[in-house]
Amino acid sequence: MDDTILYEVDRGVARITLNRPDKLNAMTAAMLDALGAALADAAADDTVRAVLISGSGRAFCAGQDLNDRTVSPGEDGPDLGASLEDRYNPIVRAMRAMPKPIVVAVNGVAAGAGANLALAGDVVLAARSARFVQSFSRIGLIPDSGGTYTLPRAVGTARAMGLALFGDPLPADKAHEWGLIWDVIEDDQLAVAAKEKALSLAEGPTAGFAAVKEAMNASLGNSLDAQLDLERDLQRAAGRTRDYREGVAAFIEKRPAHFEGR
Ligand code: LHQ
Repeated sequence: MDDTILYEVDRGVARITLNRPDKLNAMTAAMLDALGAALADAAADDTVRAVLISGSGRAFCAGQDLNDRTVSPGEDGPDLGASLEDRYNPIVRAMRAMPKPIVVAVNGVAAGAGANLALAGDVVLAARSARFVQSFSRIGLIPDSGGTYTLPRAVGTARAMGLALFGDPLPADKAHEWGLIWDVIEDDQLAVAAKEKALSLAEGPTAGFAAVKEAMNASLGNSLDAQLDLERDLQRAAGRTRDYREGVAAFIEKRPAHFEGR
């Protein structure tokens, strides 16, 4: 059995672990397929109300496994576009479309597609010693897995260009200072802090969170008018959830809310 992706559900949190520590969790085709399947399971399982992704060992993910035969630069050259179309792009789409919040705990280096898969999460926490490397240019490639979309929007074109062209490691502190990630946590506290964040999100108004994601995703390509219309529609639906009723009741009764996620 392939154990390069570990999956478990605990108290409403689907925990997905990239698990090839001796190769810094570099992604093989089989591993990408397993990651896609794990994300699909998390999306379909109503008991899952938040997702937590992290890596085993000292790294988060070193990106594509450059020894995998699907990307081997042979005589005619591989079709890397097919690798993106079949594997990486569906994963990025699944993460952005996941109707539940995704916490990513970047426990060590995140390089190439590994960096951009991490940045496709909703709440990215990084260990103090972690670093993000757009290493693509070192092997003649471009930032993929959404990198050319996410980076300029998150940090501006000047910084996105520098990261992509030089491929130098961006330390966690600087990634935080630049607004690329939510927070930096001391190395020995990251696992606990990330689990706490995921558990607290799993107790939240899940349907409302799905609407937050939908609105934020759409915002980057929308006009103000279109976004105001979308907010109207999503808020109309949110106002009809049981969790809205519970949230208001809890406020009025001065007690903590107990959200069901719908
Ligand atoms: C690896 C890898 C790796 C295999 C470390 N592959 N073994 C590409 C093509 C197709 C379509 C889709 O998109 C992509 C996107 C991409 O992701 S391209 C970018 C691929 N990734 C990289 O170029 C990063 C390569 N790795 C590195 O630069 C370094 O390993 C980093 C900076 C991540 C970490 O450096 P160190 O901490 O010094 O560790 P290390 O280099 O000693 O690596 C430890 C082991 O992991 C080592 O194996 P070994 O058997 O010698 O102990 C590495 O060969 C292996 N490894 N990354 N991507």
